[in-house]
Amino acid sequence: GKPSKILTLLLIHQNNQILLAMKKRGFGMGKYNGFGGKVEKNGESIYQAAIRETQEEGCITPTDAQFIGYIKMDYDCEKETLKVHIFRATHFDGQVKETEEMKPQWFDVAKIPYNQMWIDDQYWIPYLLENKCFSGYLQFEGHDKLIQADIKEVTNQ
Ligand code: 6U4
Ligand code: NA
Ligand code: NA
Repeated sequence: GKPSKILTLLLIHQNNQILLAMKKRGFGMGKYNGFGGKVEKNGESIYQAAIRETQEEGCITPTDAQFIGYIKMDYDCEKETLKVHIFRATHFDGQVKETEEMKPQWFDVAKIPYNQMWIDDQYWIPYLLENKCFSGYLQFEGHDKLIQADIKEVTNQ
């Protein structure tokens, strides 16, 4: 199979609002998403990468981030499979501000702009909003068409 790349994605969920950011460049440009990116190859942990990317992209430091979901994403047009590790936080230090990469905005959980987000987000954000763990697999044709989506709640026994 293809080589894979470990990525993080962190969403802040606080008081019936979720913090999303419009990505201004690179992969996912023009879409609202959480903060995240590649884990560095210097021994950084996935958790550390999730915090660092949120600092870099949103200028805030999450203080209670928890790993909540894992999704393997296969894009026909990308040479690597993405292994995306998703974190949820409810509190952070610092003040949200716009960066070169991201324009952040708070949304009511009842008004999440799914039509301006990755097409898969509507499948798993509901789990995140209920603080439920999830895991799954997505297969894309291009960046906007899903040909397989299998995301399920994971319960701890
Ligand atoms: P550089 O080049 O360092 O800016 P980096 O920011 O490290 O790159 P980037 O921006 O390529 O990595 O990371 C991609 C981000 O997009 C990760 O947070 C994962 C996220 N992502 C990719 N596919 C997604 C999808 N289908 N749905 C989703 N997030 C996705 O919600
Ligand atoms: Na990034
Ligand atoms: Na990065």
